Amino acid sequence: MNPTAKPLSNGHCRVCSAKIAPFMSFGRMPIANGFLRPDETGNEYFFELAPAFCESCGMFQLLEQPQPEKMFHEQYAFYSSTSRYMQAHFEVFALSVINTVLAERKDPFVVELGSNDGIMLRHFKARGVRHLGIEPSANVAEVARTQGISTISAFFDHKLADGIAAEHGRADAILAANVMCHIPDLPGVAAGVQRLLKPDGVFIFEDPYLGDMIAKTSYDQIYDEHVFIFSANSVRCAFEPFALELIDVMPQITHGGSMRYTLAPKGSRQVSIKVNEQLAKEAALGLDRAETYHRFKANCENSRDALMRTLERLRGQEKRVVGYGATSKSTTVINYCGMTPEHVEFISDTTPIKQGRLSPGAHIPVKPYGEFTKRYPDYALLFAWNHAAEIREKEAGFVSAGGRWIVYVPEVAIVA
Ligand code: JHZ
Ligand code: ZN
Repeated sequence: MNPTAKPLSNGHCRVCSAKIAPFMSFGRMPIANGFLRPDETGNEYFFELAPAFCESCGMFQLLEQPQPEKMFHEQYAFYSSTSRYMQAHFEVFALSVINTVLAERKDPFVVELGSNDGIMLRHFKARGVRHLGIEPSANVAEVARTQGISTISAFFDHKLADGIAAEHGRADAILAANVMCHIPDLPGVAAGVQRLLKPDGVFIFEDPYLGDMIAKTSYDQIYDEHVFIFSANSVRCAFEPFALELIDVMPQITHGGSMRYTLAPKGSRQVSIKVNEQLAKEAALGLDRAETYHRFKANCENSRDALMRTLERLRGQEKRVVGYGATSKSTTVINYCGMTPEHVEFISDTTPIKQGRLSPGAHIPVKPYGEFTKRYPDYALLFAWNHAAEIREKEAGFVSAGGRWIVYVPEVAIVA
């Protein structure tokens, strides 16, 4: 194991400090967004990707996570605005905050944690709402700044929270999308949110949802950046010590099944009936029981074996298979399953920073989208399965030319 990897302090839960142990390992894993130049393959960084479930507070988490600076920096490869559907999603999210939480407030102030290229804040900016994005990855933060979106490049903690409150005042709304599950010091962030939020403010965030991951065996949500996979139960427990109460939950179809959580200073707002309903659903799904995770492990192994059987069969038939979307998620799938460039000729991706590079670990070449359309493969392995609706619509030509999709969530299948 690399000595700079950050181990969990003696196998204790990152939230409640109870003793925990991994229930499985996905093995040696590289940085999920660590796309390499061909001359960089020599000193690639690896860590052990091993999730654990805390029976005490219900938090699903990684035992070991690389240092944040290894993942989020001035070469961060994920730009939120690459999906048209996600652009629309964040516009709706922003408008719902503007029309409910902020309605009739005088000069409200909105803070977004992990604002990436400004995909959500641009809607606040366009309406003249005071806002501040906090984005540690300098390259994506710069994209936002060039659009006039106020953004600072930093990691959020309670010290930064105090500095922001001193300079701008406290926030009416703090927002975060696909970022809370990335931050290992969740109690530190909760403390920062508690200090930065107005007494009548709200904290709204969304992340991939544990219930969906378990139900669909979408184990590819587990990678270095996702140190937590949340449930309503674990979120409620994590924020309770900071007098932040879970007052609402709202399932989202994004990223293969997400949950939006709304929290508010304890006692400041009514708790929606949906919170208790969701907690009951989670209990019925067995999300609070260790045996659920043993079953999940077996499901992951079955999924891996079925996918590799399919790829080996196609390789035997000399079919061309190309990956579609060099997602973070695909790093887990490719390396856990043991795929090589022999199975997947290249991965097509529209993000310029990923093109011409090699996928982390397995070193499958990433090529521009034009390479996919220029000469359709026999099969496209849908790594960006969470964008299936958008992609299948765009790629009707591939299917009419005889191309077929290989999918693996919720089950391995070949589809038209
Ligand atoms: P996509 C990232 O995960 C990383 P990833 C992060 N950790 C996280 O939590 C989630 O997002 C929110 C490409 N593409 O969205 C663009 C096409 O080529 O599934 C992207 O590289 N053609 C912050 O990386 C990738 O696929 C297309 O038509 O798993 C999609 O990545 C479309 C729609 C996308 O997120
Ligand atoms: Zn715990």
